[in-house]
Amino acid sequence: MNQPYTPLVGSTAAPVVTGVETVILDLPTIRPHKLSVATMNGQVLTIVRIHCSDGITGIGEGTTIGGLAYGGESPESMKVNIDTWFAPVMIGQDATRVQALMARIGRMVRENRFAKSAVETALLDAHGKRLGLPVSELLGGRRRDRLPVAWTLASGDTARDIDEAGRMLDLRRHRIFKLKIGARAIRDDIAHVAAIKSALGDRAMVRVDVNMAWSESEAAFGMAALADAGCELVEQPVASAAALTRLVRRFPVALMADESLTGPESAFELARVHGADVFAVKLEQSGGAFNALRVAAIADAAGIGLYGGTMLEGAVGTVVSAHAFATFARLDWGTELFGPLLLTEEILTEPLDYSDFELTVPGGPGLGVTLDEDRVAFFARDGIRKTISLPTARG
Ligand code: MUC
Ligand code: MG
Repeated sequence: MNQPYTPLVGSTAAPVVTGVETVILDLPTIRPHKLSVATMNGQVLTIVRIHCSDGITGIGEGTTIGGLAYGGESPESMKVNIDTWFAPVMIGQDATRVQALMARIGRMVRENRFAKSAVETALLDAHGKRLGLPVSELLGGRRRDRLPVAWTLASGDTARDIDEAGRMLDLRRHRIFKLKIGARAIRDDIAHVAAIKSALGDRAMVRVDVNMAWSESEAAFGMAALADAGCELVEQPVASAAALTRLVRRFPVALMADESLTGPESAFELARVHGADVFAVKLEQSGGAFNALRVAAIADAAGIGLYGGTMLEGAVGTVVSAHAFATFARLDWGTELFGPLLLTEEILTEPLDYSDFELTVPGGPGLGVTLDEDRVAFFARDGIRKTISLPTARG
């Protein structure tokens, strides 16, 4: 006899959200990471856990760069806003309708794209576990299992950066290098890039990220000189989208938008005026994985290339980005999902697989990763680190 049909989602008996928990982790970086906006000696992760009435818990993560140096949200603001404003809107709601629940949150919480991304990640992880499917399948289906990963050279010292790049090439971990520039005089920055490209030659691709530090006229001078130095891509040299639009296609080097992209609306506007050759898609900047997919669809429709960006997320934020980027129809410029490798500490029970210049997208249900709860407790702000010491996971 046939069993009666039990809907998996959206039924009156569907599992609901029963609890939302957040914890802030402080993790050191392997070296100072120098951007034009900040120097980072550590990264702060806001980990979110969403508990559901079917016993399933999903995990998510929010990060920023240099606290408030990059945008209007901080790890601390994410924690307080999720605890205070998101949680009451979520408790008791159907946990299986992730997009409907995110829309509900969107009606009651303006802005807060990074916090929304962290919460949506946890809902997707829970629902993937519930259905026995990887998050990439919930996002439309993966097209690839492995993603090329760039490394950012940002020690602030040319010789040290060349050395670091050489080691990455020898380890077969990275062969695309993004150089953070914009903090020094423009001619010093150009000399720095030229020295690194000439030392690495054809073994590596060299790109730069100016993080909006240049004026439009500096950018015009800089982009021409960078093209001569063998740099293949310049990321967000100026702050304004209008200036990006005036710079694009004037120099034999690709122009990528990053900070100008804050979700589908800004992506549409940039695409409308053809303000970039490439979009750096970031889940947190976009307001979550579904919005990142919308940004990618706009880029595809406009003939703009795609690159999988990072907000220097830890393992959880990196993995949800990997699931989303694995679904992109085209990913011509690869990704920069190296965030966990910048940290001295491993917080997963099983580390992510970085090998042969690529990252493997996990194949298990949900995000396909498990937090090492002892290490999470240890690195929690005001956690047990203050009283005991734990051996480090990485050398
Ligand atoms: C950015 O602006 O792209 C990405 C790599 C890195 O080192 O910083 C980030 C942020
Ligand atoms: Mg950038």
